[in-house]
Amino acid sequence: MYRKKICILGAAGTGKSCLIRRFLKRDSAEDRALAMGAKIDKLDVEVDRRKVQLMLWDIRGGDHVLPGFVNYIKGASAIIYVADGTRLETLSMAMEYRRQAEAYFGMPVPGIMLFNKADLARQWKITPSMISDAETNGIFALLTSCCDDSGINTAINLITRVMMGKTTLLPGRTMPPPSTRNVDTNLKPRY
Ligand SMILES: Nc1nc2c(ncn2[C@@H]2O[C@H](COP(=O)(O)OP(=O)(O)OP(=O)(O)O)[C@@H](O)[C@H]2O)c(=O)[nH]1
Ligand SMILES: [Mg+2]
Repeated sequence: MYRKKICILGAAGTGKSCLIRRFLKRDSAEDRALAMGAKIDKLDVEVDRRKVQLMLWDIRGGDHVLPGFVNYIKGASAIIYVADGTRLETLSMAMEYRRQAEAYFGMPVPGIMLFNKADLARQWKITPSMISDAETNGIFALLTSCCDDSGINTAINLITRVMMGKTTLLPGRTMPPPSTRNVDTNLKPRY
């Protein structure tokens, strides 16, 4: 069985720990470990009938990107960046995490960007065109919610497929605003 490390990066309060609980469909490891800056959970998934064990590294966020975060991403096969749709500054932080992660690895790292809290669509400050811009910059974007579970299964399937090189980005896709779309259905034709 393959074992792969995936890191979850994003500003404080974007929902990284909640997303991991939704991916696992159970409670995650004790938050005690987070005092040290990172917490690891294991999740078994299957891609094209091949079993893969994902080691999900929940890395504590802050109000700015701390240089020390690169110590946690060493050996990662993929990265999930998380922004909170209701807070604009979390998108620039997610972008900055991506820039610094790629600088550290010296190459593009397989990754997806989750725009979380889709259930709070009315309070969103991040616009569809900002999401399209992120995609134009070469990353898969997905809307998720830990409250109604939208995008959760798609996100874990997508990151696994991107990591295994089984999915390539289709350029030029514009996403409709969060209030008018069903995340899972909307994204299905892409891979
Ligand atoms: N409405 C809504 N609230 C959410 C969602 N995801 C997380 N939250 C809430 O956002 C807050 C922060 O979630 P966490 O999962 O602790 O955020 P985090 O990214 O792990 O934060 P740090 O560990 O501080 O870096 C909590 O109060 C969650 O209940 C979501 O999809 N929708
Ligand atoms: Mg957390």
